[in-house]
Amino acid sequence: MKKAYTCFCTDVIHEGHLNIINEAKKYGRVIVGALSDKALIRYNKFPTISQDERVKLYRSLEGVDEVVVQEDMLYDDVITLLQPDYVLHGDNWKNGVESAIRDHVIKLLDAYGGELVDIPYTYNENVKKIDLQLREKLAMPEYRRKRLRQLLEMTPIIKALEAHSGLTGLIVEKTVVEKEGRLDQFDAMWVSSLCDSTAKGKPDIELVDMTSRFRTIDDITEVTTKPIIFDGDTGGMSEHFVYTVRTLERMGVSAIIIEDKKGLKKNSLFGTEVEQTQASIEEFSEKIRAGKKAQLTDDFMIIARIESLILEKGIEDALARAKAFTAAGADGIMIHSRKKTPDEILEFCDRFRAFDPQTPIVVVPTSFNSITEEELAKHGVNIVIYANQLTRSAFPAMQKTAEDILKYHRSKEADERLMPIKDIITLIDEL
Ligand code: SPV
Ligand code: MG
Repeated sequence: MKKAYTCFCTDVIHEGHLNIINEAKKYGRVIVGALSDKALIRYNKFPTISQDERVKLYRSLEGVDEVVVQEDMLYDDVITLLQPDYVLHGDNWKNGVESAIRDHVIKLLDAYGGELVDIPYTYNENVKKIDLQLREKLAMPEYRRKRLRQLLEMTPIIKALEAHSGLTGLIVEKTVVEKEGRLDQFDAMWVSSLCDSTAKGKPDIELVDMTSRFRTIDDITEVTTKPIIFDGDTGGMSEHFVYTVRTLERMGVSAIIIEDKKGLKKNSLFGTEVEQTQASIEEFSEKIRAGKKAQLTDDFMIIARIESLILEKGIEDALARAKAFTAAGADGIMIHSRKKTPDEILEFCDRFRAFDPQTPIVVVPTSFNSITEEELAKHGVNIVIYANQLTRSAFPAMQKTAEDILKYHRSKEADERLMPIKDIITLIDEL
């Protein structure tokens, strides 16, 4: 009997999927692939049920003869294993970034005479509603909050990009690239104190108060689903920090990172050029303990940021702090540096991993920007934060446009660099 294969990447079965199964039945034995969690997260179909539950769900469908796990978004392994006579898929993947995967499937099938069958995509009010409901579920605080911890289990390295508004949140949420047939996208958002302050025209010195920072988070959570890592600066006084923790949990934020400084905090990238004071190990450990005690969910993470390298106190000091802060309950360690090369960061990571294989490590490679995510992962880094690149790219572009309009007394000269309004609108969801 001929084999008909189709791959599902959904937690909810709707009439579109049932239609594909019915079509597949006409071609032979129906084998359904359940796309693995690891691959799903690159598709922005973050799972709301486990991989095993998806397999069970697909298996329970009438007309399905077999279910296998498709580990990778590319079909190479599954096609080699099954040699299906037919692969069926909704024809919506003919356009956009997914078309590269479709092209690759055709090539794989051509090699032995297999055939791709494009099934007209079912898109009606009912299907649209199911899609929206799934998306909305992911946007709910209880789903969003735990997503960072889930990602730590699912992917070797989490990529977070800075967001400071609804629009930048949408860019982090929706930017997908295709490279060599694979799709990729960001996993999480970093609500940077630098960029949140800069967007408000204020210095990064904890001047923008928490109430205002929470409004920024609100703007982002309104229109996105990806997990949020909040830059909590020093966390303020412990007596205030405990309230911040509770508010962030309630809002569905996944993690706060607080840095071991006290007094007037300045941006770390100024290093020792400005006066900055590091909190003692005892003081900062106490703040972590207070936050952990206040926290009500198991999902939320309090990550301790160590400023020893920024303040040129050395690696020994950084390691001693890392040990103490994890003992105080920190759920992760962020180590920061403003050196051009990653050497001291990598040395820290290697030495930290020698006594702590588990606690997540976070880095912000703004200065040491030649190192790749893969290399960082090899040294035990779990989360990489691109902390300010969106703001730094938008700022000069806006400045140049303002200058050109002034110079030419019209906008024509600036216009060719501008995004058509229609494209901005496509980023924004309409109900
Ligand atoms: C931020 O983005 O606000 C940070 C990271 O704290 S850094 O600017 O590198 O200190
Ligand atoms: Mg900051």
